[in-house]
Amino acid sequence: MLTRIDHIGIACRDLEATVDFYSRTYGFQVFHTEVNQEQGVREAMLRINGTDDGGASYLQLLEPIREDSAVAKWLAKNGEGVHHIAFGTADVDGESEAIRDKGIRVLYDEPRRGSMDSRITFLHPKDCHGVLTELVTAATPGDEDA
Ligand code: CMX
Ligand code: CO
Repeated sequence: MLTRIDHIGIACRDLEATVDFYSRTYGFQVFHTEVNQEQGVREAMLRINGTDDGGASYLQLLEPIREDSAVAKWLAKNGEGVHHIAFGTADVDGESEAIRDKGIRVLYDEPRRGSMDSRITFLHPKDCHGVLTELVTAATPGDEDA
């Protein structure tokens, strides 16, 4: 089951300036920052709300650190904006398999490491009516406030 919006991924050129915008305009605070070398991004997670399944909803602000990264390629073509949406589930493996069986391209054979040690995979946007879609299982549901 997909139980919540885990995050909305937003591609930006300047992470600090974009964090500053979300903070000044809406009062959203940075919950977590990291560099994900494999994905080729620096990122900030802004927590919007918690949910009763142990997860939460975030904005994921993404700045590319490599020209050959997915986000750099997307920015060059589209400019800044919404890059993907991510649904939360307790079982990213099972959901990926079930969705793959429906004929939708799942980009990774096995889920990979995402923000805050979550496990993530992606569905091809061309099979999802133009929306790059991520599936996420949080690292330790319930521990996110720790
Ligand atoms: N949303 C919607 N459509 C997208 C898209 C996006 N984010 N990214 C690419 N596309 C579309 C392109 O517009 C293009 O369409 P057209 O052929 O009609 O022009 C098509 O998909 C192919 O795009 P491309 O620019 O040639 O890019 P690639 O095929 O090399 O890569 C994708 C596309 C989805 C396979 C790649 O972006 C990917 O692997 N994404 C998953 C990883 C990722 O996005 N990581 C960053 C976030 C990390 C995180 O969330 O933690
Ligand atoms: Co994401």
